[in-house]
Amino acid sequence: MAAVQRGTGAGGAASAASRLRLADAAVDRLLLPQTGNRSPQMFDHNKLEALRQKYRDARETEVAPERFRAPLNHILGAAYRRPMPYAGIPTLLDEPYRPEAAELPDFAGLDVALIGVPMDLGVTNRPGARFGPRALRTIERIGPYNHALETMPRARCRVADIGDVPMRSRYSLDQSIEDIAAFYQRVYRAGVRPVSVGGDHSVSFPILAALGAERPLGLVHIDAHCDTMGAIDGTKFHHGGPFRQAVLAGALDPERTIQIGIRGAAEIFWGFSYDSGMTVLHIEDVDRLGIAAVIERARAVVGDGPTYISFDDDGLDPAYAPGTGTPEAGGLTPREAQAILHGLKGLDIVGGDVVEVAPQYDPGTLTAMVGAQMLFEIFTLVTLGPHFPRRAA
Ligand SMILES: [Mn+2]
Repeated sequence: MAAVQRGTGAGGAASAASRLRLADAAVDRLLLPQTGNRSPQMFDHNKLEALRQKYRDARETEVAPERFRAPLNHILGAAYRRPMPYAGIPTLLDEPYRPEAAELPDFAGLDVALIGVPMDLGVTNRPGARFGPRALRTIERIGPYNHALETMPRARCRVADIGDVPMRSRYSLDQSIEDIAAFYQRVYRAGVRPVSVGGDHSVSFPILAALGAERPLGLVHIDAHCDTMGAIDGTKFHHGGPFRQAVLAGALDPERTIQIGIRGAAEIFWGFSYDSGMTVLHIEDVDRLGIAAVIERARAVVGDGPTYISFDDDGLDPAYAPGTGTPEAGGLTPREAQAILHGLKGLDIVGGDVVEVAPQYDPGTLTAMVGAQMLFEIFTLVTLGPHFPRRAA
């Protein structure tokens, strides 16, 4: 920085390029002593000059490796301007905000809809996941390029944040479940693939009921809890039981369901998972098998059929995701979770969700940050499916 300032001071009217050349000379004085005791292999001045020639006035879109050029052109555009990540109105994954799309029968021709489901009337303990969609919207700099999957999902489809599911009542869990189901029936009929943010985990039942109405779906479910509990306190729609309800509704195939990261004292409530034929991988199984074998199991369980991904942030260790309703010690790292998700590339992912982000228990916003990252991974996977996009282009 000092060198650049020196260059600027040497000529107020100098072009940016000449200022940079002055800076190069200053760097030479600092870093290339002429004492002669430098061994030749330490630093090749010709190679340095070649790099300087190539990069001095270059745009990344001209000099970057070929595989980066399309994404760079997409991001920088003709004006070669990069959006400021902290400016403007925040949206899910920084995609365009198009709430009007939800009013149209065809959802404005979108291939993927990012949808908030701000409802947490189903929690058993700590409320707050109703703030999940807003919390994820405030996270910036997730995507748009997915380096692990080497693609930019935004460029593969028409995608927007279409806002939040409208619900009639802030007090009624049963009415909210109905409203969510009705909304996702419209999403499904329009051929749009939904990638959603809860809300507590109760929102996954009405989503699955809509998406799986014509044929049961497979499921990759990352969570500390199997969420296959029965009715309690007079309701079966609480966040501890969406996958039991989805199976019983005929929308979820238990034998094409894998639950990963399971742990904690609620184990005794998961009898339905075992009885119905779900594959349950406890966190100890993940340790014993290793991530590669977990991926192999997941792919074998869900097969080629249509598959949904449900990601409960409490599947992660509370060290990484403390802002959640029912934290359980000893969970996945974000790196493990991402590796599992990356391993699902090429499956027929018809939608997914990230749920149980309750940001008020996490002043550091880690939970929302990792949640947004997982949302981006799921969005990417949706665009890499063999039947995507579902509608004719
Ligand atoms: Mn959970």
